[in-house]
Amino acid sequence: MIKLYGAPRTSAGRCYFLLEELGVDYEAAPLDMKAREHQSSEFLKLNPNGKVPCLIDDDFVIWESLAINQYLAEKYKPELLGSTPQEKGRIQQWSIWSLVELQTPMVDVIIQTLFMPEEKRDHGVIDRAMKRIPVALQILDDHMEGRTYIAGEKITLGDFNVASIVNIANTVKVPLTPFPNISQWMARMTERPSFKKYFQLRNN
Ligand SMILES: N[C@@H](CCC(=O)N[C@@H](CS)C(=O)NCC(=O)O)C(=O)O
Repeated sequence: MIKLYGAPRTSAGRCYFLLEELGVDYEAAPLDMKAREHQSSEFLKLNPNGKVPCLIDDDFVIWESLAINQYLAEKYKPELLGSTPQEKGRIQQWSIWSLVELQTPMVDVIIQTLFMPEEKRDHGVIDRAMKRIPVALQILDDHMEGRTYIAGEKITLGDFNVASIVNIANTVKVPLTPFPNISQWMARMTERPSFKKYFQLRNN
């Protein structure tokens, strides 16, 4: 039985999205982060980083959201991982890029605007991050020109990983309307039943 630690609104979100797509049975363990359950000695034995997500599949423990999704796809739907070295490389490229180049400034904005009290807010961090986000989105939009999915005509793991991050644009109030190729691709992604379930879980 699979157990996923972390709430759908955290970095665990992309693992919920993929689990829903795969139709695999799982148990959700959201953890109360305000109560610092992610720092409990019990949880630190599973993930010494004290971070979510972390997934247990029988006695196998794995952390880092992209690695978890790679493991799940490999085990339950390997065709999502592409078939040629080039396709596999593209999927990795965009998955890692979205985490490093797109999620990082988004998380900076979220930390500063949602979690930091006004008097401690660093507006320099917010301004720099808000400039980086559209630059990254433009790079993705240029890539999506003439493409149906991230790695070509077929949906792959890259689409689930990247869409889960592009979806955060809404939280940081960055509109996607200036990015027509991303908007069309996100419309395809968000109409999937797995996205609708993930969205519902996020907003519960
Ligand atoms: N690179 C990690 C990031 C994990 C991460 O930063 N998770 C946050 C929640 S979104 C967390 O657990 N933070 C707790 C903390 O830093 O104390 C992944 O993608 O799994």
